[in-house]
Amino acid sequence: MTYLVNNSINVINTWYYPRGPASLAYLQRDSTLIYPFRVQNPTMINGGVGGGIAHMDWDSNVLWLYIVSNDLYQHHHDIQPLPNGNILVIAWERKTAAEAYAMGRQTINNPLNEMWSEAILELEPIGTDSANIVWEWHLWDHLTQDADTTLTNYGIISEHPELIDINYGNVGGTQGPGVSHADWMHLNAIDYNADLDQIVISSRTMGEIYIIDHSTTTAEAASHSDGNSGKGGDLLYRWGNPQVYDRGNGSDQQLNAQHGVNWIPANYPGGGNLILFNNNYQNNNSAVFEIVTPLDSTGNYLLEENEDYGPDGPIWTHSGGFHSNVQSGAFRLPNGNTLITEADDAHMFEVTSNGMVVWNYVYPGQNIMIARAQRYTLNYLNQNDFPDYVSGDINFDGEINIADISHAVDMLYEVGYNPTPPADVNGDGAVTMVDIIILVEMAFND
Ligand SMILES: [Ca+2]
Ligand SMILES: [Ca+2]
Ligand SMILES: [Ca+2]
Ligand SMILES: [Ca+2]
Repeated sequence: MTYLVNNSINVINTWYYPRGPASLAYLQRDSTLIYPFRVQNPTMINGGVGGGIAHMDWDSNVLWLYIVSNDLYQHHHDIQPLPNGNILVIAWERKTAAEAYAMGRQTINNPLNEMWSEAILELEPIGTDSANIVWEWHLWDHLTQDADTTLTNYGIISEHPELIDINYGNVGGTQGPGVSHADWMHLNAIDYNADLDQIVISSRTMGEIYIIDHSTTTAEAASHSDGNSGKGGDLLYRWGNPQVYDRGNGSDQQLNAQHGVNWIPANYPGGGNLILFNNNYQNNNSAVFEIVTPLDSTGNYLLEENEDYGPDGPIWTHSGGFHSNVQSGAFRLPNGNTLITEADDAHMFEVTSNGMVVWNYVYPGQNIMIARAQRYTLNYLNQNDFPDYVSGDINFDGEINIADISHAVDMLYEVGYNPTPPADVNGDGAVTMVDIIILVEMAFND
């Protein structure tokens, strides 16, 4: 189930799909929903497995459905709808043990005898059940190693912060939420920054987030040059655990099993910064981190010789009283507050920049997980595609009362939300004092 609720937890809309979610669903401005879900028979199983993406209308009718679950790829966790209508998808990418050893991997110890790397696929939806893959990025093209001098990707790890050491960390195991698996990086979140034309992703097992260039062609993304950055598909930035690129030790590790990384929109407080949920922060507490990336005016991320990428720490942290080992996330809101989801307790709460909890909700029931919740402003939906409403019921709660009048007054004085169709009670295309007067009559004659 996917719910759209208001601040009072009145349900505005419900979407149903027969398969459970892989991560959060994304409401579109045309009132449709893009929903990543778990297919029945994934080709590789670990936590967060998905495999399907369904695009549904307001009434849960499936408009488009696409499966990324085959011999080569298995979608998992997050997706990212793009402004042009395409969708970025995180996928595990199958490599055999032989392929991994040929790249310099030294040990693989899982019953599948495989190493599932990671890829990002950009889907252009076609018709009701097809897609063109219009852009691809493969982690496999951006690896280095210092174990086998005879291979072309041999290098000194600390001299290649733009690459991933193929020998860092374990590959798979016999344990897991499903069965034996061959997961390595365990990416779990993806977001897109249209201003920079860059992508940010998060790796649970590395304790790192990465930024890569999206301005490349697929061929350039496989290379180490070209694109806006001039670096092809190499890492432009990484943060959280400099041990992975041999420029730090355990005391420099800042992230542990983090999820939900995303850019704060430019016009919000903290605009351009990254915000994320650091699941295993310290003392069995999770934390939300906001970090300022060391981006210079030419679009490069500053890195001093022999140093790790900054910043030294978050510019803002919220912690205490909540922990989830799985999923979870945080989104900055336009007023500077932050909406946090503690996934394992289906707990959502909003804190001010001073850490005061101003809204708090736990979805009732046992063993219910909510991967992440996101808040949308009341003017988010396009006016022409606005969903069904009762004129005057501005907050969609089925009654017309003082709360609706309050919203309408805010719209009149342009302090809260942009005018919405249910607030234009007399239907003349604007929200004015005339609408408020009619609304007051409706509310008190009810
Ligand atoms: Ca996303
Ligand atoms: Ca918890
Ligand atoms: Ca109402
Ligand atoms: Ca009006």
